[in-house]
Amino acid sequence: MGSDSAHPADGHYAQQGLQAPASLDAFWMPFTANRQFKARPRLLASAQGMYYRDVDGRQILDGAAGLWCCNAGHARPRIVQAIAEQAATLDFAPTFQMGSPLPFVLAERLTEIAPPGLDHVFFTNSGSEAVDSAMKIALAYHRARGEGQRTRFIGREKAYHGVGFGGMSIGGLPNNRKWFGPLLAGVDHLRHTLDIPRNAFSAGLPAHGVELAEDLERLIALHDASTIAAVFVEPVSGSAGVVLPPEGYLQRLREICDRHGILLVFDEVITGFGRVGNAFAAQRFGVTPDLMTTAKGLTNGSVPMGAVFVSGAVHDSFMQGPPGAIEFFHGYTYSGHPLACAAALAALDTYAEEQLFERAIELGAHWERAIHSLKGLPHVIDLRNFGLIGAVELAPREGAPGARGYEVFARAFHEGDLLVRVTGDVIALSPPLIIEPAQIDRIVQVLGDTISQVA
Ligand code: PXG
Ligand code: PLP
Repeated sequence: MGSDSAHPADGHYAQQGLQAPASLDAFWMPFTANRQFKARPRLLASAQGMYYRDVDGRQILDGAAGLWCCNAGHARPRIVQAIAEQAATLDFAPTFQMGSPLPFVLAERLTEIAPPGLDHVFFTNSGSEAVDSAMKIALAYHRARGEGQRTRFIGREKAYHGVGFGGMSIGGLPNNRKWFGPLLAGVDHLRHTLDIPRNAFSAGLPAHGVELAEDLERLIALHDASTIAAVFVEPVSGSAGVVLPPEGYLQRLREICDRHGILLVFDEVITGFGRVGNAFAAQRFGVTPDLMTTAKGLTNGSVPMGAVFVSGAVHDSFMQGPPGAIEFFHGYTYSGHPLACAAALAALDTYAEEQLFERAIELGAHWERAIHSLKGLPHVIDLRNFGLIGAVELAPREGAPGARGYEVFARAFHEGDLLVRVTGDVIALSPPLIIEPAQIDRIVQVLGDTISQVA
């Protein structure tokens, strides 16, 4: 028997992926209550456009773009075809002292849609790796300029910057930090900007809180600017339960960083690629950072990939030594992977053809009305929206934070055929940008019914 005949028939793996697996035991699931999940699983088997299907064939409306990833919806033909063709043409090529065409083509394409000045791209495989890479670029940049004492990072309370030791350290979610020891030394945190007493039920950006940017001056006074390498912020934070920047806040951070020679880094892992109505939140807010970390929507979630956008000034400071010297001792085996590059190029084409970066603004008024129609339902203490992001914050149950939010999420899935994301008692919404107004109404109707049923 030839070895080929032992291969499963075409479609075998895809077929297997449509059925509930025999055992759920071996897969240790990330950021999941494993025992609770395995007792009542939620298993997605296929996806098209705005909908998933689960292993029972039930159709589920995607109110989360997977996990803030699939901005053009699922199984987009251009992307599917690009991945398949690329896999058959060049499955892998090293990018350490070697190259292949697509990472170069993709980087050029990305700089065309980036805020002006961010004209170089370093590829990673995830948002977490993009954040760690940006931290290393910041440190090495200052060192190359003779300011190697600038080693401190400023993050923010409630921030999520992924799960590497760097991202955890600048992040500000207690559960993501407390298990893991002292983390990186020399990190401090700005106060977060969630102020429900003053800003509850704001339509769009909250009016109050620009003064929170002055917290950076406090940390600069404490540590001295000469020790600070970079400030990392999410323009809009997602994982913490959707925290919006007060009007003028990001502009103020930019001014303070400029005054003190501190790099400003926007973590655009969820805000990039159209989520807030431009290619990047930097453009929507009119504030250009020195570095920008991205992932998720870069390939429409189809193949893992992240990217750090780097300003000319930062990049050029690395390019001063002898031409034969490696300028940056950093990289991942899969930086610029051909399948990811093909997927990203096809995603960019799809976004452009369907003008999806504009769609969050076109749909914005309808989205805002829909989200805020949930006001007055039991336990709803805040509603937030910006771009095609929405959040419903529920009052926590006495002594059981997160229980009410989880129940709404689980019921919406099992009984309402709707996928949303829950963090604590916040229901976060981030549908694919291809969503139709009637589907927005459906999300809000299911969510409203579910919230009314959950005590
Ligand atoms: N930075 C930001 C701002 C993110 O939102 C990451 C970094 C890390 O990316 P990777 O690809 O390493 O996961 C993220 C990821 C949620 C949720 O519930 C959000 C993320 C991941 C998982 C859940 O909102 N964002
Ligand atoms: N661990 C070992 C033993 C390796 O050889 C490598 C890469 O060659 C890595 C970790 C890093 O893997 P990656 O480049 O995929 O991040």
